[in-house]
Amino acid sequence: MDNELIDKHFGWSQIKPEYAQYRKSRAVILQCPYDLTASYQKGTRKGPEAILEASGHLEMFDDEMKAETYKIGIYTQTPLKVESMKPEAMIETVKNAVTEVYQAEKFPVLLGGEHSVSIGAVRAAGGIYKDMSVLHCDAHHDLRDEYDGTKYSHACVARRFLEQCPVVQVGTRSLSREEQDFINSNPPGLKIFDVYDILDMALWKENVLRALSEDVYISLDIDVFDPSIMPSTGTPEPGGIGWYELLDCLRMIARTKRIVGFDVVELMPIPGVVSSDFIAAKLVYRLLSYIFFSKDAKRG
Ligand SMILES: [Mn+2]
Repeated sequence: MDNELIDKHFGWSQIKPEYAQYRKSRAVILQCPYDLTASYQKGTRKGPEAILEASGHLEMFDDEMKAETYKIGIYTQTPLKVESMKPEAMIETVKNAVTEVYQAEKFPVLLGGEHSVSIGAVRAAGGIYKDMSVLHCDAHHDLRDEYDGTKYSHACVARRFLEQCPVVQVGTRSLSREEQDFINSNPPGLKIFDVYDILDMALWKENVLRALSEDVYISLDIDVFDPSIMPSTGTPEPGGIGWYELLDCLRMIARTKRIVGFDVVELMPIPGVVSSDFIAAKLVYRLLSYIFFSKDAKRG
């Protein structure tokens, strides 16, 4: 692995190089600029770059956790060279890259790219954490067995996750007849908290916790948010969840489970709409704060 310090590393204008160098960093940001199977709009390949650009404008003191989270050390790898690969090869590349992060005993954060990139990360995490489950936050169920002639499309990711470990879906609100039939067959390991459950169920977050195993990998499709705050995504769906609602859920998970890695995918930057890029960057940073500081952090 090439461990050089890149110019636009996470928090580039704010974090001193000593906190962005590989050796001392506990977290590693991987970039997977890939959007070959995107079906509606392409452009998520520009997601990682936009998140890193926005990260340089974040306040590095976490206002909620009252923590200088960057002091854990956040190293940013150069982008994986996957642009023209077939999905299978891209997924293998991601799997190997994430496995290397685990072998170095560091914490992986993967930035997409379209959602299929997460399959590689989940395979890497599942190879190490045998009792893992995936928290899958998304507007879409992504439960097709095959789409556009491939089993590795962005539309099939949760189906591939399920072949590996239990999956808990949160915030979903869009699916096909085939996916509904699959859900109706009660596939083992699948639990769903769609937007209607969230609206109806006062204790939905507690139920999410109950559905997850001790080790949790989090796959965050940015389109889980309502498009009013997150228009910059390939396939936006109305009626999504809000910033505090998602954060509440993630904070509760970080407090009670071991989060073993996460990804933020499907940001499709729109020139001039920097709020979406900034939200994605802050989400990455906040989730790191929860993971590294929530057990002993004092708020206020
Ligand atoms: Mn989605």
